[in-house]
Amino acid sequence: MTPLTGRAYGHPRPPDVDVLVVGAGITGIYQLYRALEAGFSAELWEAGGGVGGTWYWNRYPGARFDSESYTYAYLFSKELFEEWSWCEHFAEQPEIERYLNHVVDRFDLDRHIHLGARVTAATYDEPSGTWTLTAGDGSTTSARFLVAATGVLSVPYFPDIPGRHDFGGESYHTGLWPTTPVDFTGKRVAVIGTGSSGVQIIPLIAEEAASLTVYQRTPNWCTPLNNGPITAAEQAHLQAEFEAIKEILDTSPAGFLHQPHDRASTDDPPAERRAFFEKMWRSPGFSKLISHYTDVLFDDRANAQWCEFIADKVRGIVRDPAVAEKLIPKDHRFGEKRPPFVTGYYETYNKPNVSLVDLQETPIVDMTAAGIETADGVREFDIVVWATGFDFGTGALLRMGIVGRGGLTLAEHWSEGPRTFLGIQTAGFPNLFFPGGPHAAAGNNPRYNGDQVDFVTDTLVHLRDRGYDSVEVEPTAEQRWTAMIDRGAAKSTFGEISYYFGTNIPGKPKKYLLNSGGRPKLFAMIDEVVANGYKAFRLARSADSSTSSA
Ligand code: N01
Repeated sequence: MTPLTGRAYGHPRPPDVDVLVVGAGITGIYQLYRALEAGFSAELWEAGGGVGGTWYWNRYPGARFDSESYTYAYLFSKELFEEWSWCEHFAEQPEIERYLNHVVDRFDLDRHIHLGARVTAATYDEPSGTWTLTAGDGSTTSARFLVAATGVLSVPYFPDIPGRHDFGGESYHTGLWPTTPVDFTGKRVAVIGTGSSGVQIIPLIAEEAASLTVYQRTPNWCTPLNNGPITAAEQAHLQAEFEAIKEILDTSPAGFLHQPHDRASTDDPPAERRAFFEKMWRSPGFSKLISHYTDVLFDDRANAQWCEFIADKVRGIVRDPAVAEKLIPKDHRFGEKRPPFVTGYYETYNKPNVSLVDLQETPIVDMTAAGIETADGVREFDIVVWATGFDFGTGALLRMGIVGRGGLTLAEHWSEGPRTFLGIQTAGFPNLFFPGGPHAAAGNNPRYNGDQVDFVTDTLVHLRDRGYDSVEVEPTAEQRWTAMIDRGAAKSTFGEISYYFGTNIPGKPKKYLLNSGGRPKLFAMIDEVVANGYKAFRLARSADSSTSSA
């Protein structure tokens, strides 16, 4: 196929590449692969020193998938699926990073990847219909199409605690973990935050540190991940069943293998209900959301019964009743926030070197050179770990210095929250795509994000086949999709206390950042776009600006 680059567009200099992908996470690597496979010239710029995206930066001890490894991995190549034997049902970060490096090597992608290139400016040039990018290392490039695969959990959030910069010890954020190991041996360690990252790292630090103090503002409904090694028989089954697994994952509403249950909690008498709750407690990862009683997320009574079951489990595990009560959420239902899945988390609080500070009782007042001061005094530390989350959804895109048509900045266009079509494009920013960004997913991310990458690539091929080189979503389509997201948000089981509404970041607009229509809506809308010849988009030739009436 003829790449777009180098064709005459009536401007002095053709873009350096057809497709510039930003971000070497699971989505960006796949986008690079698909663009090259489709015959476009393509490069990928990545801020980090290696590939992996989330799975490069979040290399803290205990970081692992909580979707099954083989459901999170790529499905585009049967050979790749069959030749990679995951060690565990929920792989740990080092194995995930090895896998992603293997994919890059196996498909000869590395020569297209520029590491250490954090994009600081991306400007659309209207006459030429191209994007010009600048990176923090001084590199510049231009591209016909810009695909920002910058992820939703890629901007770590540090709360503005007074004196934060005064702390004189070591300080690490889980989402910016160093590539050299952190030695906790014999150290006095604080962890701030008990979301999915905090509850993964806490048990591991407790094994090494002289003392570990956990600063918890809000407890979560944590349930066991129930991880384990993949046996040889399971491995053989997975490899033999690639087609069947792929079929289920390609069509699953939330991208999981888990199947929905067919009973409500009210269908079972108390003893059977308790037995089912026990079965859920022992089931792997997200089956506790997907395969639970059909009413558990929607009915207050059913939800409260499940929460009481979890609370009893916590009281049974944690020996100090006062600590157990502090670890039991009182302010939200199960599923109102994204539930973390844990391995040995509650058990950690039985260790003599571990203590819990409830920030609702004793808020942080200040950080000093020596440690953390709360309402009841100062505790001194050698290491502080920030497990305080991310500027979810829009954080990375809004920090990339994106300027679209007529000098419109993305920050201006999204000042009241993201406006997208399919979670892929936004009006006023031709030839910019952001698969895996806001409004993209609500489940097992790589499955949704892969769908989006496929659509982006099909769109580029559609343009090329018809002689177009510019594509921009119509404002009406953007309004329609964004309104659908907002309507769905009002019915979401996630509450406004969830960071999915951006409420963890002071000053951020309170807007739903997931795809509230789920995968079925994404599929339906993509089908509609294709069936009606891309009417939702304005297609153009930059040389003569003639537009598609299609
Ligand atoms: O971040 P979070 P995370 N003072 O926002 C606390 C994915 N992930 O990195 O709840 C004190 O969930 C905050 O307290 P509160 C997954 O999608 C996946 O843990 O706001 N504390 C909370 O406890 C996950 O949902 C895996 O009251 C403060 C914590 O910091 C997402 O990443 C593993 C504070 C932040 O929790 C984010 O998880 C890890 C303050 N001023 C992560 N500000 C897998 O297993 C915030 N906090 C695949």
